Amino acid sequence: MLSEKMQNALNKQIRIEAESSQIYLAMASWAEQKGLEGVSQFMYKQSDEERMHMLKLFKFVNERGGYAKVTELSAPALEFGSITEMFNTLYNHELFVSQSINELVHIALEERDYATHNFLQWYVAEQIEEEAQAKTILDKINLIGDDKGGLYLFDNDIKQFSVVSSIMPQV
Ligand code: OFO
Repeated sequence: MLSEKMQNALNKQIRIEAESSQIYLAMASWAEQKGLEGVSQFMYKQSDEERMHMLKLFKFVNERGGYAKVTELSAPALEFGSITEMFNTLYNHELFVSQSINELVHIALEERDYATHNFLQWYVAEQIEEEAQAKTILDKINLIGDDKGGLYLFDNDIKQFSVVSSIMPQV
């Protein structure tokens, strides 16, 4: 059974994951209308993954006797000054999500809710991968700078892009 505090914190995370999905969906659309096919494919995939992160939490809350809530979401940014700006936003957003997961783990320990603590380890591992992936992409983008040819190749490369973290096993 979830404590009220734990349940509220998990519902807050459900909202964050749903917002993440919208943020990346908006990025997919921005990239698509700019003709960046690879980047938009990558963002559509990210958006789907965030929905999966949201649903996993959602089911957990209801399974543990709580009530998973569907709420309104903040509107995502629709315009980006450049592709660098967009990937910077993505990276910073993932750092924010990691902090939020850490806070949840902290609450689970405070509440002595070891089932939730155990469940959250999947998210801890996932965030290590998401941060590593975002950082690797951002480093590549920064290397390319304003070079159009580089951007063209990057857009092609990112179609197969996925960094497998060497720290944690795949879940
Ligand atoms: Fe759900 O991991 Fe990204 O935000």
